[in-house]
Amino acid sequence: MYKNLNYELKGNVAWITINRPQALNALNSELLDELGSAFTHAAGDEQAKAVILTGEGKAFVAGADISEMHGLTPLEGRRMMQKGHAVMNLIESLEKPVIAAVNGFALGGGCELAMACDMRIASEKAKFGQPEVGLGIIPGFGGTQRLPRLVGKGMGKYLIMSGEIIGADEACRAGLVERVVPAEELLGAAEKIAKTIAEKAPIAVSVAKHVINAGYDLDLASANKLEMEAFTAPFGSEDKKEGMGAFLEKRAPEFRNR
Ligand code: CO8
Repeated sequence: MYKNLNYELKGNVAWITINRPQALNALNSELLDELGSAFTHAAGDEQAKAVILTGEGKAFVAGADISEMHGLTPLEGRRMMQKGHAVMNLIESLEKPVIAAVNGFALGGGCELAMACDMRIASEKAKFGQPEVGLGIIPGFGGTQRLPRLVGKGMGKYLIMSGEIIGADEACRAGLVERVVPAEELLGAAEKIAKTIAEKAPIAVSVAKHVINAGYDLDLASANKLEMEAFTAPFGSEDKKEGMGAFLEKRAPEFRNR
C-alpha cells in the first residue's frame, strides 16, 4: 500500500516505520504524502490507541531529501515546505498519542518530525541536529519554532545557527528527548510506553494532549481557562464513571472511549 513506509497494527498500537533506508529515510514529497496518509489512517483506526513512529536502518530520518530540494524553484520549495508543515501539524494535533522511537540520525526535517511527536524515546546511537544552515537554508518543517520551545531559546539558537549534531544523551539533557535506552531495547521501550498510555482513558489522554498543546504558548491565566473549559468533556464521559468506579471496586478499569 505504501512505497516508503510500513503501517502495522500490533494489538492497540499502530506502528509507522519509515522504510527508505537507501537514502537514510530522507523525506521526499512522496514520503511526506505517505506519512500524511498513514497518520490520517491511524487517526481513524478504531483499534489504534497510540502510534509509534520509527525508522528502518541506521536513520530515523536524515532530513528532507537534498537531491529533490536541490532542483526546486523557490515556489516549489515553498510548496514542499508547506506539505511538511501540514504533516507535522497533523501529527501534533492527532487525537492520539504519538511516540517517536528515534533509532538513529534525526537531522533537519527528521529532527522536526520527531519534535512534532508527543514524546521522543531515543536509542543511545541516535543523533540530533538541524544542519540546514550548512546547506544554505533554514529549517522549514517547524524547527525554528518547536526546537526553542523544547530546549530553550539559547540552546535552540546554538543548535540551529551552528548546525551542530549532538548525541542522544546530550539531547536528553537539553530536553529534546525524554528517555535514552540501549539500541536493542528501543522498540520494546517505546511499545511499553505506548501500551501504558493506551491503557488509560482515550478521551482523557486526547483532551490532555490538546490542552497542553493549545495552552503552551498562552499566558498562564488564558491557558488555565482552556483547561477549565476542556475539563468537563472527560469528566462527563462514561470512562470517568468506569475509571473511578473501578478504583473504588479495587479492579482494573475497562475504558471504552465513551
Ligand atoms: N537527502 C537525500 N539523501 C540523503 C540524505 C538527505 N537528507 N541523507 C543521506 N542521504 C543519502 C546519501 O546521499 C547516501 O546516498 P548514496 O548512497 O546514493 O550516496 C545515503 O543516503 C547514505 O548516506 P551517507 O553515505 O552520507 O551516510 P553516512 O553514514 O556517511 O552519513 C549522515 C550519514 C551524516 C546523516 C549524512 O548522510 C548526512 O549528512 N546527511 C544529510 C543530513 C542533512 O543535512 N539533513 C538536513 C537536510 S535539510 C532539511 O531537512 C530541511 C527541512 C525543511 C525542508 C523544507 C522543504 C523545502
